[in-house]
Amino acid sequence: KFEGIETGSGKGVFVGSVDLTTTQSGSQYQLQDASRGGQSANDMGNGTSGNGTLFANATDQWGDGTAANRESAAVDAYFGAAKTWDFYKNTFSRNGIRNDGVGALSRVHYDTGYVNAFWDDSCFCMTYGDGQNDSAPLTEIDVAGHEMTHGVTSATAGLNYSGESGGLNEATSDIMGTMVEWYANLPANPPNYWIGELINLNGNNTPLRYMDQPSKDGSSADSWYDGVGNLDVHYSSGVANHFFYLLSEGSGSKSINGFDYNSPTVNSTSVTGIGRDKAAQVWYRALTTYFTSTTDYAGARDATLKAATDLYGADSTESKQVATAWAAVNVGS
Ligand code: ASN
Ligand code: ZN
Repeated sequence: KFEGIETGSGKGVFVGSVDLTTTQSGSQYQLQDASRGGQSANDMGNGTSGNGTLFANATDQWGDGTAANRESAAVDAYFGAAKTWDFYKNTFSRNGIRNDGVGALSRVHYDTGYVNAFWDDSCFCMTYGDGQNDSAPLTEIDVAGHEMTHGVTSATAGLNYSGESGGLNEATSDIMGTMVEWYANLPANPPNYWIGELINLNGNNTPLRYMDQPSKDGSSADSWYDGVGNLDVHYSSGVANHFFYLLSEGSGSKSINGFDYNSPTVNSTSVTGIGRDKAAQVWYRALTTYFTSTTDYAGARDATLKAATDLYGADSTESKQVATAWAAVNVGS
């Protein structure tokens, strides 16, 4: 019996045609990745208990791009987990979610008509519903990166999931989920600063969230105000999402990959972008070095300024723009 690491091919609902690192076990191939901490993908069979069944077949070709084929959503989720692993490794030298080399499980086809996805520390897994009528899985790559990043936040800052720290927790997932989408740079999913723009959660093909102008979703905050922490964490996140967009790309209007952004600022503050790669380094260092479970927006400003000082120096352009970008979302000194 031969066991080994293989390269299979998949067609996801959202990722398009991609290579997958799989495992050969006898005459079967499995969605298990020994090169990335044993990450795997399981079929929940539309149930909600247990961890489901490992995807296996005899061809090492997975999915056909349609949601009707049970393997297609698995291709998205498994590929998304692989790109998230690679992103953290290559960008921050982080070896898996807990930095211990252990890969996470992705569970697809959870429940029926389930319109959500979530991370759970206790199973060290992320889980995806099949969406409306079980025909719209929530397996876009920025969602995969978002959910896995909840595991990273839990293993590092441990930001409490309520109040302003909850907004920072959610924003950390949106920021790194977006970074994973840019890292993957898929022709089938041109990277952008919007969240869930392919999964049609609103039924009218609009994204779930907009980092350039969070209020475009009708609920999120563009900037800080006293009481912003009373919003749902998926809306108070807007302040930090907007900060990250501004720090990356700067204020004003911009078009990238065919996506049109217009990022207004408080008091017409002018921000000059330092690029998303540097902005992500600042955020990751703040998250893993300075954030605690109770960090609020004022604390996040201090933490990112310290991180930028560590990385680029106190008098650097990068540090100055961190301060300017926070001012632009009404988080002051
Ligand atoms: N998809 C949601 C999220 O990851 C689930 C939740 O509300 N925690 O934020
Ligand atoms: Zn989340």
